[in-house]
Amino acid sequence: METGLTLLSGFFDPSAQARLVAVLREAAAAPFFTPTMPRTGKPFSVRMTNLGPLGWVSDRGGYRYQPAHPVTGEPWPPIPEMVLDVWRRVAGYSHDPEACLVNYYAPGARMGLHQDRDEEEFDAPVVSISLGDACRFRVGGTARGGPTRSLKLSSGDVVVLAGASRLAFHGVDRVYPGTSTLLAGWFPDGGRLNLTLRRVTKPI
Ligand code: MD3
Ligand code: FE
Repeated sequence: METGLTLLSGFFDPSAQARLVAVLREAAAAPFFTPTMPRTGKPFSVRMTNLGPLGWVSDRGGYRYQPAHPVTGEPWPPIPEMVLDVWRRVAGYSHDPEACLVNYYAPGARMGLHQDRDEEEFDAPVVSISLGDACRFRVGGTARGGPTRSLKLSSGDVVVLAGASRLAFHGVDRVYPGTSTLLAGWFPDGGRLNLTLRRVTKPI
């Protein structure tokens, strides 16, 4: 199952996590929006924003990448250098990411099992950074309905999804409330932030 998944536990120590949160709070001037499901328009429980030249959005029209915020129409802010640094150190891929999706999970939010396949470029890995409350994360193989396993992701952890795991089914079963105070100054209810770095287009 999920060959190519690397969990870098504690990649960021607590002081680096605090610096990263400060950088994001400044960068993520783009407000969080509530994505909705294609066709049904049912809202996600996760709120989202993006950094970088392309941002992932979902609405009644479908899933796609676009250069501007769906509510404000403003371009997404740039991906901070501290975040690009992580990609350059762990991705094993010679071009920078184009999208940094920022997911906010309030306590009670979850994300159902899905594959990330809205990109053109599957040779690049997906890199994920977890901040704030821990969560139970689920990952399976590349076929829907196959076996899955769960792992706990904690604040400061980085996950690299390369090779076969790039197209693995995955989701977030639940957030463990009150397991971190890292986000308290930004989100009074705590919760979890996840940054998902992706290359979208094939490099020329
Ligand atoms: C990609 N986010 O935004 S990221 C998403 O924790 C998403 O917010 C989750 O799934 C989150 O699309 C997980 C880390 C991740 C883990 C496993 C993967 C991304 C993956 C397996 C294959 C492809
Ligand atoms: Fe995903």
